[in-house]
Amino acid sequence: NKSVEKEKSLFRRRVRLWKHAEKPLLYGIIGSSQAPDDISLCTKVREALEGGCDILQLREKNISTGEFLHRARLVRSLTAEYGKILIINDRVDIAMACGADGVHVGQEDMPAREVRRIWPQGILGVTVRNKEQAKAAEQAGADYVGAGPVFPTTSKSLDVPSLGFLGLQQICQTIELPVVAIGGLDAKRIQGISQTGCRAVAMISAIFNEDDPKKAAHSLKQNL
Ligand code: 3NM
Repeated sequence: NKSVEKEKSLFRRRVRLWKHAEKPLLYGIIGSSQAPDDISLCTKVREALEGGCDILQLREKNISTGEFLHRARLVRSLTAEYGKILIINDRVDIAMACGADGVHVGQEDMPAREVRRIWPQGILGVTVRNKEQAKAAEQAGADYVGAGPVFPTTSKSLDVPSLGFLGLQQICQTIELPVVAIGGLDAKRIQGISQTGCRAVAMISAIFNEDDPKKAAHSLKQNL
């Protein structure tokens, strides 16, 4: 049956994605702050995908559920066209409704264990700030952790210290799961980042605050 097949292929993709990448993946994050309307959202997402973005996260704060779902569906059709992974921030219901590949939750969102129970076949990412949270996320059934901020960022207000490459590396060494580095990363700062052991780099501004997201994504890929 069709839906069982779809679940199986999503599951395989979840595992395959991380295990077989030779270089860290490029993970772009976009939301209303970078793309307030449908046209800018679709244009910027398409450009980032053209430039080689491997994973796309739609991250929305302070918009209605209906609007979030609408935007999620737009981004779903684009990421599907390019065969790329779509992750929805915070909201497992929207992730499931739009047919995303996964959901990413923070420490204050629905607990990872609950998300895993609700959506067994979805990719589950969890934001962690230290080794303890990383261990807990792994035990709760996460597929990857987002570790940050690696450097100070202006894209999100945070009152936690930056991890630096050393803190990032310690998290990578603590868990088996792939680690996505996030926070203040740009073309310069991702040089040498693969030595920390992280498997992907996530960025907002270095891709989506650039005039040419395609060019930006392309050159970021070169630097990985
Ligand atoms: N989460 P930029 S840092 C969304 O550390 C987000 O949890 C972070 O944006 C965390 O690439 C961050 O522009 C913002 O620094 C990343």
